[in-house]
Amino acid sequence: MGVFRDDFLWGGACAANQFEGAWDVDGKGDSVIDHCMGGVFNQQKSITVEIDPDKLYPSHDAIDFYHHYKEDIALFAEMGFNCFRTSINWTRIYPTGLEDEPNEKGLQFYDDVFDECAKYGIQPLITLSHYELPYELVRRYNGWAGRECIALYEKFCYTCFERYKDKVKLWLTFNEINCATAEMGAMFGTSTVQGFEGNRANLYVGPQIRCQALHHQFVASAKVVKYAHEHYPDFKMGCMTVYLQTYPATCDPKDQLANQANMRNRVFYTTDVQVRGYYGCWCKRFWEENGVEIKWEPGDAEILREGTVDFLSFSYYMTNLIGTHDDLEEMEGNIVGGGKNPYLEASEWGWQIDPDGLRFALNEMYDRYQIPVMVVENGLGAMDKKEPDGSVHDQYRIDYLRKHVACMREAVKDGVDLMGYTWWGPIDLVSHGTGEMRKRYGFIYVDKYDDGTGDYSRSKKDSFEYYKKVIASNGEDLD
Ligand code: BGP
Repeated sequence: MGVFRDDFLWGGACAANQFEGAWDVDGKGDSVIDHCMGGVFNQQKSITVEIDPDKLYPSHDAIDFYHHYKEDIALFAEMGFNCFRTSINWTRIYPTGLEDEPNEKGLQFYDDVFDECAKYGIQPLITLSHYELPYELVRRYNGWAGRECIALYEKFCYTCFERYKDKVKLWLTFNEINCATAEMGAMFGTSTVQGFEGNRANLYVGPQIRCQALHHQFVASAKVVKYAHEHYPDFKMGCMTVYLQTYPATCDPKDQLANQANMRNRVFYTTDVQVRGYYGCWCKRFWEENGVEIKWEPGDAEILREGTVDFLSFSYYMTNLIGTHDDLEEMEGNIVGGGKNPYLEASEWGWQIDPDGLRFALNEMYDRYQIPVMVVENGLGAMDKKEPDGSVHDQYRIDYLRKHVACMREAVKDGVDLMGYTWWGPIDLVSHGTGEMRKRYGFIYVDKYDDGTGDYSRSKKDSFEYYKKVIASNGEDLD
């Protein structure tokens, strides 16, 4: 018997807005990401309130999965995927979020994608909201700051559940929901607020509005989880968090406390609510000290308790240091901010690579919550060089993958109930953080560049064969 479960889910993860393109095709409306232009290392994306036809918005064409899905899913199948995580773009189904009836062409597209997956025995894992809020809801309600979004999200989810109930059994309510916590710098969930225009690094949203918006997302998530449990007992409902491990920078007890507070405010704030069904005991003090007063409606506390998830998933890319001493060096180019760790190397985008941290994260999460865990994003964004014959010799990606899978194996041996692993961006796609194409994650290279050029052709990188071998051996053969 191997280390990983026999039914271990192996595959890759994408997000509709980062790879589908076809942003206004077949009745699709504009989502928040469609208002974001590209950025670069150290310079975040800019947002425009109106879409300017003379500007380049990377999500608009992305890698055109919309028209290449058959070819791409065939390549995933060739690697041996039995799971494919993607999202349903809310604005394909309800273009502004406000319509009473869904857009049939949008629904049909995902039917086609899921049917194509089924041909190869690939199980979809669907994120219902991956930074794809209809922009109209930002205009009207300031996005999730408005309680109105709860009912609109429910309508969208229930439409998806009923339509795809025979094709999709695994669901995630919100991608990286903790990006909206008060401690997350400029990463206010979608990073878009009513009327905001300019570099999103300049976007500051205070704790009150973030915590209130998150409360609305928690209620929305719990409502649809409860609804799914009642109507579709074979569904498995999960939450998804960005697992940003920090370590104390020194053995000064003050650094330990700073780290504990950071982990609570950035990570456990959301997982506690979605898995346990109530806020952590420390939140009250946090709210008081930050001038936050959450507006609860009658029934909110009950729904949070009743709508807890069946499994917990997270993305894992890096770790950082946190401390109270002035000599802590900050990592450059790192979107989330954090101190430099002298024992780790970093990617070209300043993300400190830490495979052991993944074992640590899995143990922390499983120990704390005791429900099955899944790694639904992990990967290396790098600048690849395509050879004239289309090949890419990405040994660095193979090394990254090998080390992370090896550490997952250790976590399973530690006793963690690990359901599966989906590599982020198995095919090159648009970076969420910077909007770049050149930050490539894929095992499949896509001929598409930051200036919008490229013929969209796909070719295999060396890592393609490596991942295929890992999957074929159920994670046993990592050489
Ligand atoms: C996560 C997001 C993804 C993805 C990934 C890589 O935070 O869920 O959407 O993009 O990070 O980040 P980036 O694209 O910024 O390299």
